[in-house]
Amino acid sequence: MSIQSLLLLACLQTSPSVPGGGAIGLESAAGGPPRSMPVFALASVSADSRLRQDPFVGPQGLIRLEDGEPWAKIQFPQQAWQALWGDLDGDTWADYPQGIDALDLPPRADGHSATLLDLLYSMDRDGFGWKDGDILGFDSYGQPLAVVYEDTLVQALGLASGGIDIDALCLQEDGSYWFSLRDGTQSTFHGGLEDGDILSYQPNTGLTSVIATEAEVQVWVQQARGSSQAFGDLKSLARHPHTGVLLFTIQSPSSDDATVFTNQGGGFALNGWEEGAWKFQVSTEVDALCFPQDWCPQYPILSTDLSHLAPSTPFQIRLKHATPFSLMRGRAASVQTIRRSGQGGLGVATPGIGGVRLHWPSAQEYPMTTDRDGMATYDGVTPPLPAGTSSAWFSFQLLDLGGGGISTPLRIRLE
Ligand SMILES: [Ca+2]
Ligand SMILES: [Ca+2]
Ligand SMILES: [Ca+2]
Repeated sequence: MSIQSLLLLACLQTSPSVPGGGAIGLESAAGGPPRSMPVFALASVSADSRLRQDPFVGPQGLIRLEDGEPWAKIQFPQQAWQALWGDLDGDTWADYPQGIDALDLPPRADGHSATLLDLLYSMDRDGFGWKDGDILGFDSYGQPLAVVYEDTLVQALGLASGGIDIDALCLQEDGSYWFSLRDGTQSTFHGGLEDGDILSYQPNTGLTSVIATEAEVQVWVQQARGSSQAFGDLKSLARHPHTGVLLFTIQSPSSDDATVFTNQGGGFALNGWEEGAWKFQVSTEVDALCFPQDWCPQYPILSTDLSHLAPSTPFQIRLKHATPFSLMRGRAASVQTIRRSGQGGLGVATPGIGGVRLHWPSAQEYPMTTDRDGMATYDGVTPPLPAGTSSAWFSFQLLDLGGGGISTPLRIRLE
């Protein structure tokens, strides 16, 4: 495709018509779970890794594996974190967590389907004013928000001093948080706590308890693996979305540190979820895991090489994991609006009120079309800066007109 302008004027036209289709809007993505929802997991890895179709997966990227799919794929890359978080420390670079070591996507209380904006997560180290023992979510701007502070947990656990790093997380139906620590510590209430213990915190009462000790988890792992080798650290906690059974991953041995285990029946590897199922191309440890109860499609992943660009200059956006042979329409905006529900998985939408808004490809261009692998590239020209400004952030996002949902967002700085 030749380089064509993203015409600012085009954005002022409403309801662009699409060849063979109707009016579109990012708000109109098909959502909701299929009738019998397949089981799928979201996970994070502890160090840089590689998948069959994703040559780079960082420790902050969320990957997705669906029951019966041949391999895992990236679902929420570093650039999507950057698009949501924005520039937290004012250095003109959009920020992202160094690593995610605990993860859950619980159902919403209001009955809407959960989206990735409902994620609960913990970082693997302190950063941007947040601690590695905080349980975080997203606020209405997409920025990190503490759901439970590390200091609250330290107090609730009765720790004499020091902090904690949460490295596994699973919100229970009764509102309590099941979690695990990255390092053992001493509790006034519970005595010695191990990094393989499963702990619980009930925010309504402020009480903590030990759900299972490391020794008990060791018995499950021992039966599952047929080996008495110590499993080391408990790295993640989840529940099966259909059966509700407890699921977890472990640190050792490395041949099983991406295997999903259950305590059911005294301890087994979850059928179909052994380490090989992910198809990691290098030795990889899963250190955060959840099995959402609400459907979240594999939506298209947007990426670009440069995060800082001059206005009105050529640039390229790439797309992958979209529906094959599908038409794609996108929007870009200098003001980002977050929509939390009804978006078929990812409730962020870019067209803001005020600022500069535009469609891309523009109304004069044919929509992007994905190839048989669900990939496409778009060569465009960056928009001009809003009047009276010398720099601006621009958010990009697009809609798969073939029903693949809304892409991950992308934020670029123009200056
Ligand atoms: Ca920054
Ligand atoms: Ca953590
Ligand atoms: Ca642990």
